[in-house]
Amino acid sequence: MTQEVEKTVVNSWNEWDDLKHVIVGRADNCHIPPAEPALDAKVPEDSDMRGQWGRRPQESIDHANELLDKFSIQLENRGIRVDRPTPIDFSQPVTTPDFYTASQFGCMPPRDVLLTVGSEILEATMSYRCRWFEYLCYRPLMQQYWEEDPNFRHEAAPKPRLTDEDYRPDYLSDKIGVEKRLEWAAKKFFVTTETEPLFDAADVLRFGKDLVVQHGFTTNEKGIEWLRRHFPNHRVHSVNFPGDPYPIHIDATFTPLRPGLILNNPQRRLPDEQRQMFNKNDWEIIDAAQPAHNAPPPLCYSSTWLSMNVLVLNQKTVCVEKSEVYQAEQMDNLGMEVIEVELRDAYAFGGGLHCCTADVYRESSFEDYFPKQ
Ligand code: DAV
Repeated sequence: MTQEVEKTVVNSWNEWDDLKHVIVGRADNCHIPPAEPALDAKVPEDSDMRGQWGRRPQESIDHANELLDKFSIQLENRGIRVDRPTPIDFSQPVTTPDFYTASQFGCMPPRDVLLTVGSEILEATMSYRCRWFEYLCYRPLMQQYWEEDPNFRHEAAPKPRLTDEDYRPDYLSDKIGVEKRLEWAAKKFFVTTETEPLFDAADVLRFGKDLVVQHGFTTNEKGIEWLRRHFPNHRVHSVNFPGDPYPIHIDATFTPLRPGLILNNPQRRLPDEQRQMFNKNDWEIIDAAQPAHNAPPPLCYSSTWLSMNVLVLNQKTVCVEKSEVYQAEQMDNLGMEVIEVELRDAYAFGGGLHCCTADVYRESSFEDYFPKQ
């Protein structure tokens, strides 16, 4: 008997309600992109990636794909529909009238590109040149959803020019030092300028009526203002985390688990003056557990804090990377059922369990979790 495949409905308003349909990325053909201003600012100064670029070794690609496939099966076994992107040829350069870069990146982290808000999926502007065309990997799915769901709104933010004007030359050095970077981060002196709206989808967290957006390397103030005008029924809040010398993406820093509870990276605490909305509405912000590792895996952009880059399946169930024993223990103490997922060897391809997924459907609605503003 063939199982009847349910038609798509796009609907997801938050990070914690029952997940029923999700996109999981692929590692195929992933490249380490050549130097470019915004990317350089994120590669840690002591990283093994500095000065390297090109296609990642096939063996590591195959292994990462195995892990992503297994994760997909784990989700499917829990009744969650999983769709996968169609990788393009990332060895191709990106050429526009405004810039050239010699290769692209990959499509392991759909979270960076696709922002699902209710019945809408919005393609982010992105802020790296090598990621300018990444949305193409998701177009076959977007087209399918559009055919199947008459209420689906497929939107794309204006493609940015990404000329040199978008980036501060101050960051074009690998000898800035962490102290200086922290000073700059505290002053919100980030690598991206305010020339045009820029945002990555992974800088946005969805709390029903409220969208919380990180201002950092990948999202600028104009990007946040663009989101504010684009979602007029939402309240859009700008946050920043001064303890992070390489601030990109909010999902290894601030992780809501259920209404009323958020994990915060203890090295990147939300400043007091930005806590009011949470305090007033009795939300608790607690320190996340320490990562289990003291260094990221080889050729990885992300920090060890991918430990808190978890995927919440519902208010009682969470996927945690298998080696992240302290994070798993904390989840357990918080009353969550933990599903262990092996993914560490795929981190280098673009992140953790939250990064490598993008919501299509959660059993959720447009709720006001912060009536006291
Ligand atoms: O801590 O390196 C990684 C976020 C990836 N989406 C970090 C941030």
